[in-house]
Parts: sequence; structure tokens; C-alpha cells
Amino acid sequence: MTIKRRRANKMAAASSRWPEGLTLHQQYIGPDLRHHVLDAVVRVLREAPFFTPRMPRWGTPFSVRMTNFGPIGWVSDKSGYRYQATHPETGRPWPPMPPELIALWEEITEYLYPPEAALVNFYGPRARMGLHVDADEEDLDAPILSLSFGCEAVFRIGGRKREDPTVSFRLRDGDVLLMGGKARHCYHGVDRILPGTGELPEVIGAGRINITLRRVTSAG
Ligand code: MD6
Ligand code: FE
Repeated sequence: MTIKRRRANKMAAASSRWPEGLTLHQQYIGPDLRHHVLDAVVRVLREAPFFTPRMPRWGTPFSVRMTNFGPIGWVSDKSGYRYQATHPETGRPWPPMPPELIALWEEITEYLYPPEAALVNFYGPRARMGLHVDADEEDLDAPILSLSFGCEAVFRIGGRKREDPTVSFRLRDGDVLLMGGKARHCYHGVDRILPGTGELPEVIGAGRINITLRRVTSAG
């Protein structure tokens, strides 16, 4: 299984469609870190429960539910996408970013400044995320670091234009995806998750958790 997985990954990486600056670290998160991070997610939910983001203007709900850690968090509603310091429903500040996540960011990105937002996405069995580019950050040089837990996801990434050719691969429990360089500006999304392929703590529910760590403001 591992060999097959590595080969698939190599093949994807060798593909001309694999964006420069995209690195998949498969099964990077060991059991201890996994435990700490998922524990932190369970705790965050008591203070900052999942909310349902909505599309700007029309207010169509996302199928993915969200919450955040850190001084600022990403939200979306009829008035648009943005970062803000408080939960859109409780009005309270987001819980602090767990130190383990800051350490992981430093270890993998080697970026000079720490992350300010950790967006936690929960995918139930039927949730997906359409093709998008993350562009609400002021610091667009900073990479985005993405962590996956629970069920497998079919992740797709293309180029700077929506119609550019794409490459797809699975994101599995414990995988860490680094999106830097050119990849930072590429369209990407989650086509679907594969129900029954992974476990999460019962209070979270069945599905997938994705955490993206982001530097938002331009420092210095
Ligand atoms: C997800 N991730 O994996 C959705 N964005 O559930 C993202 O949209 C994403 O994984 C920027 C960088 C990495 C990502
Ligand atoms: Fe994204």
C-alpha cells in the first residue's frame, strides 16, 4: 500500500500539471501530534462551534462547516469573504492557536513570520469545496499549510486560470500539503470525500477535518 501510494505521488509530482511550489508530505503527522491537534479541535468547538459559511451576495450555504483558531479567522457571508477577530455567531474572539500548529508551520514552511489563522474545515460525507484561489490574505508570498484528518479527500489543483488543466490526488489522514510559490495562486478544491475511509473523535462526527494555516497580514 505504501509503495503504491508513493509511486502514485511520484507520478503526480512528475506530471507537468503539478504546480511549482506544491509539496505533499504523506503521513507526516504522527500519532502524538494527531492526538494533540484533534484534542484541540474538540476543545475549540466548545468555545467556537462550527458555523455554516455562505456565499457572498446570494447567501448560498457552503457544504463545509468551519471554525478558526488564532488571532484572526476566515469567515464568509452575504457581505463577502474576510478575516475577522471574532466568531460570526458568538461574537467572541477565536481560541488561541495551539503551539503544536505553530511549531509545525515553522518546521515545514521555514517562513519568517508565524501563522495568524488556522481555518478548520469539517466535511460531512457529502461535503465538497469548489475550485477557488485563496486570495483574501494581504501577504500573498506566505505559503498555506494544509493538514488532513479522518476520511480521504479527492483534492484537485490546476493553474492560475479556472480553465487550466488540473491534477487530482488523495489527501489522507496525517497528510500535510504545502502550497507555496506558484501553487499559492492556483485554483484548487475538494471534489468529494470518501466516506468510511477514516476516523475522527465522536464529538466531531463522521467525515474529514482539514486545517489550513495562514499568514494573513504583511509583517515588517
Ligand atoms: C481542503 N483546502 O483540503 C481544502 N487551500 O479541505 C484548501 O482549500 C486549501 O488545502 C489552500 C491551501 C491548501 C488547501
Ligand atoms: Fe483553499
